[in-house]
Amino acid sequence: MQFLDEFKKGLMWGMLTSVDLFECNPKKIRSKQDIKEYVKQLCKKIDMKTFGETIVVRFGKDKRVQGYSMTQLIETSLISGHFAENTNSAYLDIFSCKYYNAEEVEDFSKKFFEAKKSESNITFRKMPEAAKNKLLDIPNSKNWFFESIEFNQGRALALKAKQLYSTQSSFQKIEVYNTNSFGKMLVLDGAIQLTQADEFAYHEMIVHPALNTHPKTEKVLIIGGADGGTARETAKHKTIKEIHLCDLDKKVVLTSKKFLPFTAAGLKDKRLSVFHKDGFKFLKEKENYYDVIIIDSTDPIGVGKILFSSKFFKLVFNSLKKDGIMVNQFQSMFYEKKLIKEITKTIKKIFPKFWYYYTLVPSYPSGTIGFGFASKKHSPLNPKNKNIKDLKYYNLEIHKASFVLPKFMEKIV
Ligand code: SPD
Repeated sequence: MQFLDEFKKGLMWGMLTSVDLFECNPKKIRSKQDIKEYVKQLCKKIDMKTFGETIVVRFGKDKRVQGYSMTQLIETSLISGHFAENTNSAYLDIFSCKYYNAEEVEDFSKKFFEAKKSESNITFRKMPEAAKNKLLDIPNSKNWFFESIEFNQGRALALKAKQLYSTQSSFQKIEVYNTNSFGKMLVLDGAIQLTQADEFAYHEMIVHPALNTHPKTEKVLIIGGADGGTARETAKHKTIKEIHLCDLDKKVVLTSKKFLPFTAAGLKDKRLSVFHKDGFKFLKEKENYYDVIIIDSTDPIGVGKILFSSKFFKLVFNSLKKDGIMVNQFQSMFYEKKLIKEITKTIKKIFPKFWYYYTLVPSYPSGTIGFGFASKKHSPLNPKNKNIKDLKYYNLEIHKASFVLPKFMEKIV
């Protein structure tokens, strides 16, 4: 779960779990006594110390909201609840700067109020970046950028950089920097996504090996890739009739259009349609549709994690035609051996053919990044020369060479 590790390490201020309960036992939500008992038992279960009395009051002239409301201060923050008699629902919030098991809260609350259905959402409350960096021991040099995820692992690339923009979308933190040596840089949740100086090495290599392998690509889906770089390279193939791009986060598209015109140019192609939808739902509606699917994702933490799951790869498989190809961003072979091994196993259970290949991207802290090449039929080892123009990194020799792996990787994949 996004940020859970950081929270457990003390790098988040707190967590708020909002639990919605539907079709509760009408008697229970109408009983002051039961509501008080709920608070008592819940605090015991999740090890929270109450501070003062449980306040339960009944108000609300409007029928829609009529019922009891409850608040209970706890030493580490607050529990509150609203009990809507009109619909027999309950809305509970558990905010604490001490860790607790949110699933346990939902299960317990559901059982206690005998609800037929429940839903819950967790929001992690953040610390100011400076305080977090202090805890992580990230050097506090004002005009230097250190990738916080990498720093966590005890390594980082330092770039002299000035922040141009920072915002929090519903999914992630989006930042744009102007670096001294790599030009403009896009950072998502603390991880470098691209820089102006070397993004071509990533984007050309996530696209052209698959498109120069598939004999006749007409329909391509890009999952992620909201900055437009992958779409820009895909659009260089004139045989392609339809390019779909599905990325949850509209704010990344808007940010890229404003600050990163060199990649966002790819979002202007007439054959391209952009969808801001959940990739899972999107794929379910597109069975047996695409020739090539490219997963241009962030790292397998936070919003990107699900894009490395077996369930997701199965959907991708089903959305590809019978000779389809999937390419996915697949981490650094020097830093992520264990993860690459596990996920390769997963992909190989779904696709009949699999290769790992890589490119060089100096602004990624490892200097290299790999890709998975999963195919239903075609092998990438004999690429076709499709005469693609305006390339800075890719050529047929690089294509072939990128599939030749160091000895330690041969064992892993
Ligand atoms: N460790 C960072 C990996 C970033 C991969 N995504 C790049 C997106 C560029 N379109």
